[in-house]
Amino acid sequence: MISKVLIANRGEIALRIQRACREMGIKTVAVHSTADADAMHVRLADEAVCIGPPSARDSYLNVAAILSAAMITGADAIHPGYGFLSENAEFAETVEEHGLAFIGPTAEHIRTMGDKITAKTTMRALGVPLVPGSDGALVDIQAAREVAEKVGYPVLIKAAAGGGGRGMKVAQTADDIEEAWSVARAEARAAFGNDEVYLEKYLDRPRHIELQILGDAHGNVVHFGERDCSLQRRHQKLLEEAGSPALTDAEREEIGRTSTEALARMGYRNAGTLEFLYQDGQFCFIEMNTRLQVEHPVTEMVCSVDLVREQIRIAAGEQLGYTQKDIKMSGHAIECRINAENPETFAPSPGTVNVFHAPGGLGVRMDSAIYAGYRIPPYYDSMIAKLIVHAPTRQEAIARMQRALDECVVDGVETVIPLHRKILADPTFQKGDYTIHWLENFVAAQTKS
Ligand code: MV4
Repeated sequence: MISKVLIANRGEIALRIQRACREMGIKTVAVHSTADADAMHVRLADEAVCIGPPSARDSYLNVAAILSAAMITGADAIHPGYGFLSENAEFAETVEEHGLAFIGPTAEHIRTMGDKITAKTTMRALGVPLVPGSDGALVDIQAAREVAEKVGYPVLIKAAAGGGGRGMKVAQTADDIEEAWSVARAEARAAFGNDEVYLEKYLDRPRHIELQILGDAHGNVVHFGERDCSLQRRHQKLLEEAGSPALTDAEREEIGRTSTEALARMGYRNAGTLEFLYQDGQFCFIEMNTRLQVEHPVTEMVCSVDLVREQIRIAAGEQLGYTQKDIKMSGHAIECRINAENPETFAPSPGTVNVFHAPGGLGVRMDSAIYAGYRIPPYYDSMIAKLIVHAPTRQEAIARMQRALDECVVDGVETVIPLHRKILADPTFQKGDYTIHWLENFVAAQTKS
């Protein structure tokens, strides 16, 4: 039984988790930095504890302060949200050593998937399709050359400790491999203190498709279909959809079956996402995220599931209570991330929100922690809201998103809403005919004209 949850996060995701707790009759504890004393997640929680100064390192990443807050308030579980400590295996371990439930996977699974080489080796052994590449870490430059010749150029050298695009270098031909090898290793050492690297064939026009998974502590694993997250700029997702405009029901069923069987054999518990590159009808596993993701609402809308409620039930030791055939996907959902940024330069635009009006109506969901008069602090992520729509078809979802963006008012700071309008009006986007490179090119073309 879980009766009080400490939420080790801020902003919209802290509110999202509070909402699930409240509906389940669970008390909530907010933690906050001194910069967030006026934040909505603090106002709406049952209790709140200040855990340190503005810098995330000293507050939202301060394990000792967060555990103390949990002890003082008598919380029996901690939800890490996304970012911050959500994929920190030592944190998950420490939480459990203190007799609290960690609302997430085991520390061991977080650790396994945190190392991208171990993640791939594990998935390969479980029959999940991968990008052709090295079998584990590259021992030396000679090994890099040999694998590159075998899979064919261009190739990518990636950091084992990487993810999210850091420590990644392309070699177009054999002439580039030495440079890619040494630069990738130097970057990996500087950024992660670990210079282990591996090699993959470079896919030139893939989509980023990810599969939402839930597993309980009793060996049951199901999936809730995929999200297409190809619309990213500099590895920051901007707009996500469920399902992917590129997939057929048969493709979804097959990758879903392979993935859930693999995670069941691992004994995976709680929420997780398998990331794939999808090109020419092939899925290639690249990474696994062992947390709830920012874009989880599009899956919730299409599957009519409360993923945070499920995470809490799973952490309490409950059975899923349903199987794959009970999960029905209906209609289409789109999420627009609304960042307080200049829509052309993407420079952060912190400051005071003078006027705020959230859109509403059928099939519209706004997940946000801002309010009129709120001062967006400069210390954290610039995402201030997520606007999510659900409609019977993709075309209707696009029209609904356009309508909802027209209703949305955020005055006082710049936001990326004007860019979202342009994307939604673009014929290529409307056809669903895009890859991971589309947004970068679209943005460049916008600023030129
Ligand atoms: C790749 C790739 C092409 N081929 N791997 C970037 C972040 C990290 N999660 C993996 N990434 C990529 N891996 C192979 N073998 C292209 C990317 C990539 C990318 C992937 C997903 C979404 C956006 C991207 C933007 C640039 C590069």
